Amino acid sequence: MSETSKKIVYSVCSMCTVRCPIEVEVQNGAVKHIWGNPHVLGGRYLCPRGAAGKAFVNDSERLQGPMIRDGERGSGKWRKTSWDEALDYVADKLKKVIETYGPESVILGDRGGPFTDMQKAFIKAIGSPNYFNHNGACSNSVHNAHNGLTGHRRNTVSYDWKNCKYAVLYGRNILESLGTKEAKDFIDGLERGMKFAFFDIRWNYTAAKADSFHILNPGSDYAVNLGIIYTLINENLHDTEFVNRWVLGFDELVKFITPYTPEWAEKESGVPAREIIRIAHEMAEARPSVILHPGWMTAWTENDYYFRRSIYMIYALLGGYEAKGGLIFDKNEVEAGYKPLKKFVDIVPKVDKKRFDGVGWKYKHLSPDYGLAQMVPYAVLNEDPYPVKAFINYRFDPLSAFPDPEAYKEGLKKLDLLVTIDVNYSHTGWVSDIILPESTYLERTDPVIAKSGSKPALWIRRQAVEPRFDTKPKWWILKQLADRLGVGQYFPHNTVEEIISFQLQDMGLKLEDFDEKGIVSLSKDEIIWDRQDGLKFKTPSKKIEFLSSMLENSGIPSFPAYQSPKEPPEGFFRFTTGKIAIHTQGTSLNNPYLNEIQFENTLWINTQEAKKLGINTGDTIEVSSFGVVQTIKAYVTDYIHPKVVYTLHGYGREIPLQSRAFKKGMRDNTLMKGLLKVAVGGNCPMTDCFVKVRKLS
Ligand SMILES: Nc1nc2c(c(=O)[nH]1)N[C@H]1C(S)=C(S)[C@@H](COP(=O)(O)OP(=O)(O)OC[C@H]3O[C@@H](n4cnc5c(=O)[nH]c(N)nc54)[C@H](O)[C@@H]3O)O[C@H]1N2
Ligand SMILES: Nc1nc2c(c(=O)[nH]1)N[C@H]1C(S)=C(S)[C@@H](COP(=O)(O)OP(=O)(O)OC[C@H]3O[C@@H](n4cnc5c(=O)[nH]c(N)nc54)[C@H](O)[C@@H]3O)O[C@H]1N2
Ligand code: SF4
Ligand SMILES: [Mo]
Repeated sequence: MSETSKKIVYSVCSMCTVRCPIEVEVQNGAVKHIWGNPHVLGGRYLCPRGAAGKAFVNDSERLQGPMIRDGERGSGKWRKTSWDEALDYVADKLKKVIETYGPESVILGDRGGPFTDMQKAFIKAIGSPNYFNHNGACSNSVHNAHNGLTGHRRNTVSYDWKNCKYAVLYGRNILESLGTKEAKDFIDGLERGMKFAFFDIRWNYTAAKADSFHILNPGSDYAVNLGIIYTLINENLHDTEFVNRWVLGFDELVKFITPYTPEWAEKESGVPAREIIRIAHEMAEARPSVILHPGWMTAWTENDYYFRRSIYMIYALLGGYEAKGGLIFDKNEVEAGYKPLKKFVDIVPKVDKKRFDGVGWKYKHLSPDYGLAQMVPYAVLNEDPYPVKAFINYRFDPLSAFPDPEAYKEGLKKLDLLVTIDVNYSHTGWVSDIILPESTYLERTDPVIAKSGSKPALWIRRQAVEPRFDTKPKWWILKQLADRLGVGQYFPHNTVEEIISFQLQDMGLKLEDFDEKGIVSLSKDEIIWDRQDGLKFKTPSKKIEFLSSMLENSGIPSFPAYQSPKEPPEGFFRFTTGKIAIHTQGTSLNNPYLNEIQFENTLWINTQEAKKLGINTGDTIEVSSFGVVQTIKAYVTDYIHPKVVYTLHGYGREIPLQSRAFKKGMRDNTLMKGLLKVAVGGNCPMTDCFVKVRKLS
């Protein structure tokens, strides 16, 4: 084999949405190996899913060309078609919907993240305000909580793990539900001597690394935080200078916190008062170099929002904003002295229309950047606030992600058009009218993204190999549709290289600048704002608003009295779910490598409770809720709270063409009847689900 057939391509992983920078070794036109990009990560680290990208691109059980449904929706009968026919089909249906009901009847759902400019521009170009992403099933409550307090979303601040002295994680399973760099920084921190307290409802690998680990009553993290706040304030341990300068509503907090002593918190959470006091003392000692991780998949209960708010209030009390070892604001290309990266969304005219999901009018405190994907079925079925008739579903699988997929599907069935653009089969794709297959991340180049941070940079995902099948990149698919819909003027470029030149045109940079390291750094040094005068909170008062104008304007109190989480009825358990290190949600379950390592979920149940029900590890058991019945194998353990059961999310896939994952294990979200709701933070209250468990064999 000649050496000349080898090449290295720097790109960005897409096996999950963390998007690690990667180095792809290509030999004879095929992926030989995938590593972490050492120029960015400081080593070739990568998680197992990242390395399994090779198996993904080589898998033949993935989409191979455009498919039009050839039977009832969801019947699994498909007809292969050409790109021309597929795009004409979608454009004709969209035109009819737009003519009959108006452009707002077309909605676009997206997984989200930094590569979203073209999707946002596309839906705006056709005149619809209805862009939304997956966050109603992920971190809406934490984004909106931070937004209400500071005017910034969760992901406009980063954790300074390198300098952190004390970490408190609430169910943030950082070593399994992971991002490669964060997990590495976290472990480095522990090796440096960072102390770490962890709260969860069960043991996991993150717990194994904790200095103190607390299995707390499910959904009671807020009570623990109130006990911590009580201690900080009553013992005067908070950073008075920072609070005086930057906080609005501290006096209201002082008044509110009076009843919530650590002893009260112990009763609610089961965490001993002395432990709560100890953690508060240790935090105060380490301040401001403290990281409290609000969790990432945070959609637990109805009151989740107030818990997430309390985390950011503790940061403020500890003076943890723009502090070494705490939270650092992300800086963009302009703050690094560059002109901004050009965006498509900025050249498309503004759309001034009411959103379908109530954000901005019914839910004034929730962010339109995320929207409410859980409102789709209601809007379709009730035609409220107007008919929703066409759904463009890009890189998103609401029927896997959201509670109660049967209820969601009822809405989808009534659409005039459901089009899914994916790299793989998905549950939502399976009930669509048409599936447009995107080339995988290893087979395409995506437009450049600006990666903000204390050292902002530009990143690019670059094609490593030729597409194996009849698939196309997103930019091409959207341009073709835009041309057919008469809005092609906003997408004039014929190659991705032209798009990238357009994006970079004001910055004095070009595509070749990415060759050496895969990224372009925009700042050699960290950009840090002055903590006395330079912090840029985007609230009306320009401060951290404990008393939130955004909430009060929407008629929502900033300090409602604490409410205990719902208790499971007699004979029921609270149903909880999560992830493991080697799979991404349910989407990697059919990956040939990863499936071989792990293909089935089990139900974790506490030893004492299992004994009462006569259940042993390995028994087949029935799990039921509101008439939905699933079967699964039991895993009996001491290390889970007796009131909950737990399983891995995303299993029990129902797509026959994914033979390795088909019907392996249990499909968790089907049990979550009635939870397609909008809680205060905009999240579905994912763990307010109660199930019965019974031994079958
Ligand atoms: N019960 C329960 N529910 C949950 C969770 C849980 O833990 N338990 N987790 C929640 C969380 S945290 C999240 S983020 C959501 C996840 O929500 P999902 O929407 O399920 O997100 P993903 O699994 O990331 O993938 C969405 C789709 O994107 C496709 N895809 C991947 N890469 C590409 C690409 O390059 N191009 C295109 N066009 N498509 C691509 C995948 O094949 C998949 O079909 O689920 C949430 N739902
Ligand atoms: N390997 C892998 N890594 C991933 C992903 C993946 O799919 N696979 N997905 C990525 C995404 S999109 C996200 S959002 C993040 C999610 O990262 P995390 O926020 O860490 O979320 P989960 O994995 O959903 O873990 C939820 C944890 O919450 C615990 N829990 C449940 N109820 C409670 C409670 O009331 N209190 C406390 N304290 N804990 C509770 C569960 O036991 C579980 O350990 O992971 C990201 N990284
Ligand atoms: S965490 Fe793993 S799967 Fe996710 S982007 Fe990074 S390497 Fe890829
Ligand atoms: Mo997520």
